[in-house]
Formats: sequence, C-alpha cells, structure tokens
Amino acid sequence: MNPRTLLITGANGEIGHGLVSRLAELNGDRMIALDLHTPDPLIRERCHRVVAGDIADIALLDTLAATYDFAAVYHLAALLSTKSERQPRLANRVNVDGTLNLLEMAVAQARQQERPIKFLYPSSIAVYGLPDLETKRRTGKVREDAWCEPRTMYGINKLYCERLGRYYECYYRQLDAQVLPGLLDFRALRFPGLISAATVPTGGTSDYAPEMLHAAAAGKRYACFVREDTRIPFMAMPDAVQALLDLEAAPREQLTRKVYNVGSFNPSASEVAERVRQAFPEAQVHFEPDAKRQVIVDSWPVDVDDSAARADWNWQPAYDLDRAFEEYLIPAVTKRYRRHA
Ligand code: NAD
Ligand code: AKB
Repeated sequence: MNPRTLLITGANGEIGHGLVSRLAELNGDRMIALDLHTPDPLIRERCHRVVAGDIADIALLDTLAATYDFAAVYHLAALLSTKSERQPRLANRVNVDGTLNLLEMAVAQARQQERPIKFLYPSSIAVYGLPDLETKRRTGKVREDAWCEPRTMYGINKLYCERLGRYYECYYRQLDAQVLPGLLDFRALRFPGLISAATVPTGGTSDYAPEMLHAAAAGKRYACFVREDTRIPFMAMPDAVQALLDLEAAPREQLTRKVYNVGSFNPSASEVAERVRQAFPEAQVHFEPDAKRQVIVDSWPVDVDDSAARADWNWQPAYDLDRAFEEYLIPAVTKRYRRHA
C-alpha cells in the first residue's frame, strides 16, 4: 500500500512532538510538518518535509496543496488561552482565520482527489464556561452540548472552529447548483489540560500542573498561579496522541458526533502538588493565585463526560492519575532533567 501523506500544522508544539514521534513509530505515513518556527531536529528527522511558515499564508498552503495529495490534516497550530487573552486579535487571526484557510485547502484537495479528506481538530475544555464556582461544583462532568458559553477569546475561537468544521463537512456552498456533500470528514476532540514529560507548555492556563512538575524536576521553585482547590480535567500526552489516532481511525459510520469530549483524571492543584512533592521531596511549590487567570480556570468544568467517545470509538485512556505520574511523568521528567543537568 502506498504511504499516506499527512499534513501536521503546529508540529513543533507539545502535541506535535508527541504525534510525530508516535506516527513515526507506527507506520510509514509521510508527514509534512508546518510550523511558524522551524521544527526542531527531532521533528525534522521523522518527517518527510518540514516547512517553517504561517497558516495565515494562503499562497504557502496553495503550494503545499499543489505538491501533495493529503489523506488527512492534523491541524494543531494555535495560540493557547493565556496568550490569546493577551492578544485577542492575533488569536482570532491564527485560531480562526488560520483554521478557515486549512479547511478551504482540505475541501479543495478533496475535490481534486475525489475522496473525503480527514480533518482532525484538537478543541478544548475552554469551549465551556461555567458562570460561578457553585455551578461548576454542582454540575460535575459536562456533556458536549452543555455550558458552551466560553468566556475567553481562545474558547470562543475553538467553539466557532468546531462549528466551521461542521459547516465545511455538511453545508459547504449549499446554494451551488451542484452540491458535493461529504468532501470533508471533520473530527474534533475537546482535550482537557495536557501534561507531557517531553515538553514544557507555553501560553495556556492549564499550564500550572505541567509547570509544577517540570520545575520540581529541574530543581526550581514554583509559584502556582491558581488556588489549591482548583480542579479541572487533565490527560497524559500519550493518551492525547492516542485519542487523535483512534478518532482518525474510527469508521465514519460509527461516529454519532463531530466533536467528542475525552477525559482521564481530574486532580485538584494541591493533589498535583502532593504527587510532585512525593516524587521530588525537595520541591519548592507554593500557591500564589493570579485572580484573573483563576477566573478563567474556574469557568472550566471539574470534569468531562466522555461517554460518547467511549461508546462510539472505544475511547479509553491508558493512564489514570496513579499510572500517569508513576509510570510516565515522574520517570520521564527525572530522566529528562538528569540528562540536562
Ligand atoms: P503549542 O503551543 O505547544 O503548539 C502550537 C504550535 O503552533 C507551536 O509550535 C506554534 O509555533 C505553532 N503556531 C502558532 N501559530 C502558528 C501559525 N500562525 N502558523 C503556523 N504555526 C503556528 O500547543 P499544543 O499544546 O501542541 O496544542 C496543539 C493544539 O491542541 C492547539 O490547537 C491547542 O489549542 C490544542 N489543545 C492543547 C491543549 C494542551 O493542554 N496542550 C489542550 C486542549 C487543546
Ligand atoms: C490552555 O490552557 O489554553 C490549554 C487548553 C486547556 O486548551 N492547555
């Protein structure tokens, strides 16, 4: 069988690192990596081609589309929530206009190749917006269609792009004389905060958990910017990558939704600190909440109801909280910082 060609935007980011490494282990897919910043050597050696460029650059996307027949697009490039809140117009340009450019490119490719193109879109728990802590606690796990009232630019961008994906798959150019349905096969996951042992996040608001862990492993003090009782869902990076691959591989007829919640574990910030202190007894973690970032995290749910993903495509995380820390995060970050010492 000929290798498939995949376009991965934002390949130099946290998920990009995990996804490119996993795909390289798995099969012979040809990966074309696109990122604003020149992807690092680890990405370069695993990809067929790496391109340093902007997803806002339509001429660049046209050139890529003229050169390759993509079977799937993993569209990871984005500005995350804290960065987006600081530069909302730029966020809209990257997160919305950039996504629109990729959707246009994918539909044009599907027409040219006369087959649907899969479009994998990592959305976020930031699409939810609980109005206050009491409602957040009372609500517990949120279902996909509840509380979609985001209060951040990033959350609004993500929710809109989920809907753009549905539009491009189901209603694209619906007034044309000849409507061509099913050109795009859009599939989105609403990820919780992700924790990777290999990379340190930047620009997100769930970053306190991975930052705490990496700081402790590196022997640095850490001031956690949320309260001890803050609780949102998290996931270990290998599970996030697996979720993307499993959703991509799922037979289309089994999917009852375009957008799925996926969850794993949901420790409070003090429970994360406890795990970190158990592994690194010298860790210097203290809590110094930033009132404004706190409001954002407080508007995100305590957990997600991912029963649709479990029923439709057998989603099941490999890592619960214990396994994530004991078998993945602690051993891998210890090794990482020992190597860097
Ligand atoms: P990241 O910030 O680590 O990576 C994003 C990458 O996109 C970066 O390498 C950046 O250089 C690139 N990028 C930014 N603007 C670009 C542009 N204009 N053109 C080309 N590339 C550009 O983020 P990540 O954690 O890898 O997240 C990937 C995706 O997953 C994002 O869409 C994010 O919203 C989503 N997501 C992440 C998390 C998480 O906790 N990490 C949770 C939910 C959803
Ligand atoms: C962020 O904090 O912005 C991301 C996310 C939860 O989408 N990590």
